[in-house]
Amino acid sequence: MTQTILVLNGPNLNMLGTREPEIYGSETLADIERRLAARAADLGLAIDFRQSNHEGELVTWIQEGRGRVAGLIMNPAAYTHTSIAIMDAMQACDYPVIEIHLSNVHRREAFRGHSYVSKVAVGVICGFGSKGYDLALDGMADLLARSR
Ligand code: CA2
Repeated sequence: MTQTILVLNGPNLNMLGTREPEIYGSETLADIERRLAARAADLGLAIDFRQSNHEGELVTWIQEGRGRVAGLIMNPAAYTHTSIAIMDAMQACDYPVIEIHLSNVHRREAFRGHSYVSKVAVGVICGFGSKGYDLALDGMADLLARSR
């Protein structure tokens, strides 16, 4: 059966492609989803791609992934730096998590250098723009192939 990778995007990422292209690029989230779905199909995987501005909704989606998805790729956006709730939900899930950021968070304001999510993620990708989603999907495919 085809394995599904949950791809979650946190607050304000629905605005991608409309503002701050110098930091976040000019692609929209829909562009990224389209590209990633094609890449997933090439890898024999499926993606379930979502965005929410609400912390609780993201927590619920992470919980509902138990027994349903093979892995999670998440750009938690600003919740990266604040959300113990998202970290706890990830800790309780039974699948691997890869954290991604479009920008290199370590070159920006000091508060962006701290991530609760990194404490529970298998790996972190940042600074490669939307290409980071593709890199994370490749990394997840390798991880799943090795655990088979
Ligand atoms: O670099 C990333 O991917 C971030 O997760 C993006 C978050 C930021 O809070 C993190 O520190 C790093 C912000 C997402 C906001 O996205 C926008 C995109 C276009 C216009 C406005 C906001």
